Amino acid sequence: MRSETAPAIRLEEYQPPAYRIDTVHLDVQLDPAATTVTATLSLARQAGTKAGTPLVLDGDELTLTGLKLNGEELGSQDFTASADRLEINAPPASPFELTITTQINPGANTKLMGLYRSSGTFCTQCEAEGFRRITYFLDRPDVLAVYTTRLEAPKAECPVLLANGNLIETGGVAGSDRHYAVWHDPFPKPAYLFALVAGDLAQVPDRFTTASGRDVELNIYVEHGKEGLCDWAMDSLKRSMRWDEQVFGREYDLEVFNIVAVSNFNMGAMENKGLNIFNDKYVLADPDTATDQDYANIEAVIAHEYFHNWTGNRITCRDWFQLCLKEGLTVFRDQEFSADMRSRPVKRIADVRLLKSHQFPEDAGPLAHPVRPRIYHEINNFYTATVYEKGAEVVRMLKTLLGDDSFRAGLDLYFDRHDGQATTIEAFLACFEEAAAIDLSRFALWYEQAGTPVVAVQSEYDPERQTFTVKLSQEIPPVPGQKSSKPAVIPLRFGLIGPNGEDMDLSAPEGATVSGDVLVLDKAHQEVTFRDVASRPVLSLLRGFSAPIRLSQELQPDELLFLAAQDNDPFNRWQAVQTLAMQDLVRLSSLIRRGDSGKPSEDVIRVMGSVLTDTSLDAALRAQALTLPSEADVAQEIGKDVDPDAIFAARRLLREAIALSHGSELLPLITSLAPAGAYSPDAEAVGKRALANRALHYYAASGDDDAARLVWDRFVAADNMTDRLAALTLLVHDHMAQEEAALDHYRKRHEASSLAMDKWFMTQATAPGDRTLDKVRALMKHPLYDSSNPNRVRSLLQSFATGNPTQFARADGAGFELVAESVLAIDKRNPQVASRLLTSFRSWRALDPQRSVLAESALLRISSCEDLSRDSRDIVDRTLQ
Ligand code: 0A1
Ligand code: ZN
Repeated sequence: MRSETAPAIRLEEYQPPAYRIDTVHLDVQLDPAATTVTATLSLARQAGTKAGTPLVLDGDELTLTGLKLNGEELGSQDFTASADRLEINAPPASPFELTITTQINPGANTKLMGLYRSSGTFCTQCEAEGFRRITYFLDRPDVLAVYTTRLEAPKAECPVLLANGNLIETGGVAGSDRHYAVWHDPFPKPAYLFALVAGDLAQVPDRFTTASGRDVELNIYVEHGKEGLCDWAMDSLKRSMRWDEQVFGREYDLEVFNIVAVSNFNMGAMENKGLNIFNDKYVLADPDTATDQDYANIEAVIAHEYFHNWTGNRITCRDWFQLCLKEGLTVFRDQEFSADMRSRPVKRIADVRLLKSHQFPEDAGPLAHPVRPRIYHEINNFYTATVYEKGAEVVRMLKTLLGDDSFRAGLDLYFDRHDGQATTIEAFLACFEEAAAIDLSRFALWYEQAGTPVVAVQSEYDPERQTFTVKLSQEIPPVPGQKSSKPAVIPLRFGLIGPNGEDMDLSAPEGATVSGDVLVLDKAHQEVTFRDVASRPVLSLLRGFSAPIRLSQELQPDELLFLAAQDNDPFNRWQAVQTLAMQDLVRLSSLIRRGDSGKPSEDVIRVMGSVLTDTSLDAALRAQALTLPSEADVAQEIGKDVDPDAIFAARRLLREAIALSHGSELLPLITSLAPAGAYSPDAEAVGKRALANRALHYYAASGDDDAARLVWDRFVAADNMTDRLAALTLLVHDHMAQEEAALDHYRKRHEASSLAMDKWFMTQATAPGDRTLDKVRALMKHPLYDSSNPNRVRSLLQSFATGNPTQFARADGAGFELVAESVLAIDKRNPQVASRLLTSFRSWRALDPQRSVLAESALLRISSCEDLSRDSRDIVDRTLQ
C-alpha cells in the first residue's frame, strides 16, 4: 500500500494556542543511546480557552518515562501518550507545572532533526519541528518561553556543554565522572530556536564590544585540529555585528555568542539564540582548501545567521506560513551586507543569477508556491528559493518603492513594535504603511501570488512630437492551483540613454508614477509617454534587476550592443551581454537540434572580445560578463521540448568560437592577473582570479597541447584552491589527457579534508559525457563516499542531478533511474536530504517527449514506494500533479 500523504495545514485555519508556556526547565542527561530529558514546563490557559480543555502536546518518536502535574505523578486515566502525542485530559484551571521525562536515542537519529550525533558530538536541529523529538511540547513558533537548560555528561567525553543564552553555573557531579552546565536564556523564544551541543571540541575565542559598550564573548567551536580554519568566519562575524549596528541600528543582546561547526547537517546553518550551529562548510576555510566562492559563502551565511538574532529571534513568525517574514528579510539583510563588503554590482549579479537559476524554475514548475504559501503538507519542504530568494526580492522592492529613509523608518517601527512577538506579514507591512503613509494592499500580492510575472515592453519614438512612448503589459503565466492572477506592483528602475551614452534628463512622464529613476507598473497594461525627448533614446529597463520578473523587451541587436557597451548601470550592461549570448545560444541549439551546424554570431564574439580587453571595467564584472548563460538557463529560456544535448553543443560551439577569435588576448590575462602577495579573499583579488580563470576556460577550449599543458601547469602550481579547482574542472570536464592524473593528484593532496574532497566528488559528478554515470555509480562505492553525510551525498548525487543536465536527463533514462534509486535509498535514513534530491525532477515536463516519459516513469517508481517519508511523498505528489 502506498504511504499516506500528510494532512494539509492551511493558513486560513490558524488558531492561537489554547495554552501558554512561560518557562521551560530542561535537564538533559546525555548518553549516546539513552539520553534522558526532564522538561519542567510552567503552563497556563490562554484567555478564551475553556476550563478543562485538553492540553495536546506534540511529540515525534518519543518514549515517555515519567509525567507529573504540580509535582504529583499522573495516573494513566489522566493522560494518553504515544510516540507523537501527549494529551493531558483535563488540566487544572489555574497555572500549573508539568514535568515530563522522555528517553531518546541520539545515536540512532539519522534524520538529523532533534538531538543527534555528528562525529561523536551531541547537537540539535529544532527548526522547523525538531524540538518535539526531544520532549513533548507545544512545538509551534507562537509559543514563546524562557528556557533554562541543565546539561550533564561525562567530563572526559563532553568537556564542552553549550545551550542557548548565558552560562550561569557549572560544576562536577559528586561521586561520578560527570559534570554539568546550566544555561539561561532571558529572551522568550519558540522551541525551534532551542539548541544544545555537547562534546569534545576545540574553542576559538574572541571578543566584541557593542556600540553601547557591552563586552560580548565570541566563540567558534570546531573539531580539534581545525582551530586554524576559523579566522575568516570570526572576522565575518565581527564585521556582521558592527554592520548591523551601523546600518540597521541593531545591537547584540547576550553576554556570549557561540558558533559550533558540525560536519553532519541537513542545511546551511541555524540561528538558535546565542548558539548558532553550522554546517562546517560555512565556517572552515583556508586558502588551500576553500575557494573564493567558499569565502564569500561563509561571510554571507555567518552574517545571515547573526542577523536572524533580530529578524527571526527577537521577532519571530506567528506560524510557518510566515516563514518569509524572517527568511526573506534576513536574506535581504545578508545580501546588503555582502554588497557593502564587496562590489555592489558584482554581488547583485551573483544574487540575480542565483534567483534566475533556482527560483525562476521553481516558480515555473509543479512546485511553484507563493512567497507566503497558504497550504503545506510538510513544512520542511518550504525552505525554498521562493521563500528565501524571492522573499528577499520583495523586501528589496519595498525599499525601492519607499526610498531609503521611509524604508528604514518602517523597519525601525517594526523592531520597536514587535520586539518579543511572533508576528505576521500583515503586521510587517503595516509598519511600512504607517511610516511612509502609503497603501501597500496591492503590493502585498507579491506574498500571495506564485509565478514570475512576464512584463512585455514596446517603445516608440516620435521625432516630430519629440515623444518617447513605452507600452508595458504584465501577466503571470499559469501556475498549479492558481487559475487567475491580478496585476502586481512592479518597480522598474530605468534610464533613457541618449546617443552620447549619457542618461537623458527627463521630466515626469504621463501614464505612470515615476519617482526618480523608478517607474511603477501597477496595471495589466500601461502606456507611458515622455515628452521633450530630443533624439531617439535606448531604453534601459529593470536596472539593477529592480523586480523579480521576466522582461520581454524586443530590443534590436544594435540596441543591445549599445547597452552592452554604454549602459551606465553595470547590472544592465552585464545583462545586455548575457541577452546577446542567450539569444545566440537559443538559436544555435535549435539549429543543432535540426541537425544543422550553426555558426555563432559575430556580434556576440565581438562583444566578448571587448569585455576581455576593457580594462576600465572591474575584473570581477568582466568575469561575470564572460560567463555564458548556463545550460539550465538556456533550457529555461527555451521553455519546452528541451534537448539538453543540443544546448550543451551550442554552448561548446560558442565557447570555441570566442576562444578562436580572441586567442591572443587570453594568454596575457591568464598570466598577468595573479594578485601579488599572500592569498586574500578581498574583492579585488577575487576579481582578478575570476577573470584569469575565465580566460583559461576559453583558452582551454582550443583543445591543443599548449593549452592542455598550461592548464596542467596551473593545476600543479596553484597556491590556492580557487585556481586549483578551476584547472581541475577544465582537466576533467574537457576530458583532457591528464584528467585521471589530476584527480589522483588532488585526492592524494586533499584526502584528509572532507570539504576539499566534496569538491573532488562534485567535479566528477558534473563532468559531461556518457562515462559519468558509471563513474558516479563507482564513486558511490568509494571508501570516502558516505551516504550518511549530507554534504557528501549532495556533492555527488545532488550535483549530478542539478549540475549535469546532459547526464541526468540522458536520453536512455539511466540518469533519472540512478537518482530515483538514490532518493529511495536515502529516504529511509534522512527524508530531508532525499526530498531535496527529489526536487531535481521539477522541470521534467519541459523536456522533450522521449526524456519526459522516462523522467515520469522514474517519478512513478518513487511514488509507488510503500513507505516513503512524508517529505518525499509531498514532493513526488506535487511533481507529478
Ligand atoms: N533557519 C535556517 C535554515 C534552516 C532550516 C531548517 C533546518 O533544518 C531542517 C536547518 C536550517 C536559516 O535560514 O539559516
Ligand atoms: Zn535564515
